[in-house]
Amino acid sequence: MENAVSIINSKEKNSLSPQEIIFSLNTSSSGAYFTTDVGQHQMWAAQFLNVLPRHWLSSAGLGTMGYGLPAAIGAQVAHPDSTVVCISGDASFQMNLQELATISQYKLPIKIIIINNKWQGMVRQWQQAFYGQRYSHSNMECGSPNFQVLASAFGIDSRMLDNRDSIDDVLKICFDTQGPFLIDCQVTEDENCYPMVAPGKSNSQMIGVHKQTRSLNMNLVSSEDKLTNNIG
Ligand SMILES: Cc1ncc(C[n+]2csc(CCOP(=O)(O)OP(=O)(O)O)c2C)c(N)n1
Ligand SMILES: [Mg+2]
Repeated sequence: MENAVSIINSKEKNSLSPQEIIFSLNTSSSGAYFTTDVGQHQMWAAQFLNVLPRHWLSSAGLGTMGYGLPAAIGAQVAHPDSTVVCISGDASFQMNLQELATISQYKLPIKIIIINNKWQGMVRQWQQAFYGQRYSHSNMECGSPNFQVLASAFGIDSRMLDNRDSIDDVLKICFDTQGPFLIDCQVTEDENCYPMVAPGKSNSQMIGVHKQTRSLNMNLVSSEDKLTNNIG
């Protein structure tokens, strides 16, 4: 499994892996400006997207959830003829969702991809790995809005993506649509992001570093094996 990346969760056949959706954006929106929020989706976007120079807008280290949508608005206003894609998380998106009104008002054709794992995934991963699976305030299932209904309330078209077979079709509809578009991607809830540095450890002790490369091989790797066996 050397030089392999964890793209597909092998446990459930037609389940949707967040990495695979993000990887698919390379084909459907090649050359776009990409913005992200903060969390696992941000890391996977950094790992799996082929981004042109000066086309990457992400708040990076000490980053701020809620950055993605207003950053996409700025990019779209600056580059009205370019494709702008906001990759967000189900929690991050709720920090600045009122900006859907701005998008609607100015008819900005921004494409919003919500990687909806029903968790503050990055927080969940840390609680799983370093806090004895004591999950505290990281589950988003109860109380999260229906993102399609939300988009519709602002007059924005949307689709739900909940299986692998539909990825290409839903992305095509999204990028063929003239105006703004939101996709609620119902991905597997328990996918983890590597490499990662444990608290108190140095970068030379990253977990999962040898397994995670920018190779595009679509191999089946269980990330739970990596976590429980602490494979580095
Ligand atoms: C304003 C703000 N509050 C808290 C954090 C700490 N934080 C980093 S990632 C994260 C959870 C993000 O969840 P989600 O947007 O669903 O992304 P996922 O990790 O699930 O992809 C939190 C709370 C932050 N970066 N910014
Ligand atoms: Mg999430």
